[in-house]
Amino acid sequence: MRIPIQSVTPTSGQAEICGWVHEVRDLGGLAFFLIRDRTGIIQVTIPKKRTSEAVLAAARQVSRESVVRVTGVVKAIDKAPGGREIVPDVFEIISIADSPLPLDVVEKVPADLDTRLDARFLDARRPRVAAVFQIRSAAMHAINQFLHNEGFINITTPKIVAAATEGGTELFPIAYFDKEAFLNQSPQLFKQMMMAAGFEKVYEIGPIFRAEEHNTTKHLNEATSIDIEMSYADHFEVMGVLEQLIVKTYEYVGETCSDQIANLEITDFIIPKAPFPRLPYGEAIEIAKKKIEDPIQYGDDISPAAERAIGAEIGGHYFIVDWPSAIRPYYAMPHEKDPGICKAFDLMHPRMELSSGAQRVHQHDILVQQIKKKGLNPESFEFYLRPFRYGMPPHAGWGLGADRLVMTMLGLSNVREAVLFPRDMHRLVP
Ligand code: AMO
Repeated sequence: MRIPIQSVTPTSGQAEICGWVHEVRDLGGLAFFLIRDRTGIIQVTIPKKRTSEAVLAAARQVSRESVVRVTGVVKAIDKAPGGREIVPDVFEIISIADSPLPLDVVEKVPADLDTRLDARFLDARRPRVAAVFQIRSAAMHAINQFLHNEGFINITTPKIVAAATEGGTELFPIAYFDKEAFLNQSPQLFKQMMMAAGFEKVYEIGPIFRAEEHNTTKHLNEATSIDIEMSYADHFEVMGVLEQLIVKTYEYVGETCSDQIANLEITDFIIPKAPFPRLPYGEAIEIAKKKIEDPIQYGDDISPAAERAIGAEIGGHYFIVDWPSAIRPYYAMPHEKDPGICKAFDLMHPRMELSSGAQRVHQHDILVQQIKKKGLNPESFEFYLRPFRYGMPPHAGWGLGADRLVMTMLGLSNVREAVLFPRDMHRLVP
């Protein structure tokens, strides 16, 4: 029976392992193979004079990154990885790899990101790359567990929709029989409708599609969003949920992924401390004004340069609150005392925005007014507006970019590093 390579010890006796041929060294009388599976690496040593012809023939024929099955006696040896080696009775080639390889898995030959993504199946054999996705998996587990424990119901909403959520632009049209349809930008309208359905606390982790012609290190055309919506909550309450979720996710990754963190050579994996500072938008603009050359004023979007300048000043995760209503979506609730600002927020990492959210407008007529004010047609939102006429609790929520969360957590330079098969303006395959 095959055992994971990590579990093979000098006292294992006889062992069977399967994996890829990581490296081959032939020293004349002795041949060394390093065999790798997802758990680790082991040396297989073939003393040519004392080995069967079948094993020798397979060893001569095998190429790097072929899949092999090896059975033999485990021996203690100081110089080999993990202090043990296998001397094989059986060395079977299960699947031979063509040469040359499109990508050097042992990373002796560097490759640019495009080459890596073109051969992602090989790239992900690299322990450092696999570590990113193992951590991503752990982070998503922590998030699911946290939200489940907090009483949120996991929902799945359609990705094929008839209307925009965030305001009409940036949609991918699709062919849907004889109707006009799009890929959804956000579960926003559906998660709000579930507040009218009485679920009180819902969450969804799923794809969002943005037809933005951005070509940056933090934008994708298909991203993964972690969305929540919560009844009888205001923006402050859901900000509390968000910062707790961030802290718990870092904690879980820190506790369960120390090998992967070491593999990525992260020496300062710092768990953020809640509560995060709440910085009013107006103050954020003042900080940016002092630090960046491009002109910026109250009412502007926060540019990437401004984001970085403010992030450097604050130095950790923080919220920007009290946004001008004019630059937030129609569903953000205006402040009672000053409707020029609204109960929207962004969660920021010093490098970039991670999440947006708000207390929502739950009053039908105000919502219709706000939709009109944004130049949108309430008729195309009829399915969404209808629930607001039959008893809609007050509610709030947010959407958190999973890809950016992983990117910033691991200090990756490009969001594509945190996504297995990223979709951007130039990449549709694989
Ligand atoms: P927003 O559009 O700000 O808000 O998106 C929420 C978060 O999703 C991530 N994100 C992206 N990540 C990579 N590439 C993209 N093109 C991209 N677009 C968005 C970001 C962002 O902060 N409906 C609201 C959320 C809400 O109010 O509940 C929304 O979609 O990390």
